[in-house]
Amino acid sequence: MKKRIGILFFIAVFLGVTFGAAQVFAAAKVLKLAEVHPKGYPTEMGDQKFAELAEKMTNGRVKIQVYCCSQLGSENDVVEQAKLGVIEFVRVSTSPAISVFPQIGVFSMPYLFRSQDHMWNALNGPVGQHFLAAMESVGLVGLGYFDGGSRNFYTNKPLKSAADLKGLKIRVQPNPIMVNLVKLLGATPTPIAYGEVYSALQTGVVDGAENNVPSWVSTNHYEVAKNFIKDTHARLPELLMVSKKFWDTLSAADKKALKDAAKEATFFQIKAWNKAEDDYLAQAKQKGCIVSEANVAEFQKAVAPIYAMPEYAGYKEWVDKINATK
Ligand code: GTR
Repeated sequence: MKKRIGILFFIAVFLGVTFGAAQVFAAAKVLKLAEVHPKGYPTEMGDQKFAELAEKMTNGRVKIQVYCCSQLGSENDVVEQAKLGVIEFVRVSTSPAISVFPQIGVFSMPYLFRSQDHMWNALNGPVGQHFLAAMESVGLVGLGYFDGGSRNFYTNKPLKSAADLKGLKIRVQPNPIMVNLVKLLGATPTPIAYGEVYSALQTGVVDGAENNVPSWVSTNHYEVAKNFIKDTHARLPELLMVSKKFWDTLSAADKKALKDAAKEATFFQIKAWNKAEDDYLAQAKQKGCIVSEANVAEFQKAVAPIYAMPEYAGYKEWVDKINATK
């Protein structure tokens, strides 16, 4: 009898130690968050805030490390890896999400959002929430959005009007809507991953690109493409997503904690974004860049036919909902 109790005691201790060790191991696993921007860029600051809050709000059960500067691959690569569960979290532009979830392409349509406020009203309302949830069907869960400002053209040639873009080679994100937009302006679109744009500009593979002010400056593109026109052709929300494979392993309480952490990180990121836009623009002007105001109506008219393209007919429902948002 004594012997049997002894064996049972031994088994219990053994299981306890093993289980405890497994828990410690599980808790210690550091999860990855992929980011293409460098440290201190407003989306990277939003990621760091999210990581900090996620750890706090889950009592240390979710520990995230941010990998900046495309260390884990291009945006298209990391979206694929998140789908497979190789990377747990990604912060990417809406563009790469289109390759796995075409419906979200509606956010790339030109002049869709009338202003920063209009965009946030749509993202915080039923439209934005629909897209975060609908991504589950492709193996990703949307946690929230960050601000990515408005996108504009910049070139190494004088750039004062839409006509100046004619015949130029312009880098775009691997995004069919951006390809069509650039074609409608009479330029040649060249899809290239973000991390490779600087050398493409420097070596003359392209004459210009399009992006928001913080990206133009933080990448040093502004050194080789000094002419910037504020045509504000698109406002692409930034996305914070998590792999559904990983998401499904979490408790309901931790899922809620991560959603709350993302919400708080968004408020923080918008503030950082607004400041960065001003600071980077001042830096570019100080370095002698030429920043022109566009005749926005002229750009808008040139790219409007995109809305009638048959491949985007499915967006109409969402375009109408966004237009109707205050
Ligand atoms: C930036 C965006 C990045 C990346 C980049 C690009 O505005 O924050 O995530 O998509 O544009 O043009 O590739």
